[in-house]
Order: sequence, then structure tokens, then C-alpha cells
Amino acid sequence: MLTLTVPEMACGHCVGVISGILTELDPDCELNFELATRKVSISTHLPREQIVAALSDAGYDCE
Ligand SMILES: [Cu+2]
Repeated sequence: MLTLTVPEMACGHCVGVISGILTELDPDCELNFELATRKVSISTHLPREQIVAALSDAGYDCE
């Protein structure tokens, strides 16, 4: 389980975009978004660096 903070994730649209990216990378991933704290928890076999890179490419830098 990875937990990332995505400061630019500000609304439901962002959640949809990020969800789409992560689901494309790993169709079996489980996602839990916490918009208030800008956190997303991800259950996946993918390495953290790959996810961070993919989100960064889409304009969502992670902390
Ligand atoms: Cu948004």
C-alpha cells in the first residue's frame, strides 16, 4: 500500500483523471482518495517511482 500526497488534486475532476491513470497502469489496483488532505492510497504491485512518474507527466506532482 502506497500513500501519496498530491497537492494539485483539488476536486472530483482531478480524482477522475488520477483514477484513470492509475487504473490504466494497474487494472487491479485499489484506490482510496481523501480529497480533504489531498491523499491517495494505492494498493498495487507497481513500484512507487512508476506511479509518481506517471502522475507527474499528467501534471500532478506527488510528495
Ligand atoms: Cu480538480
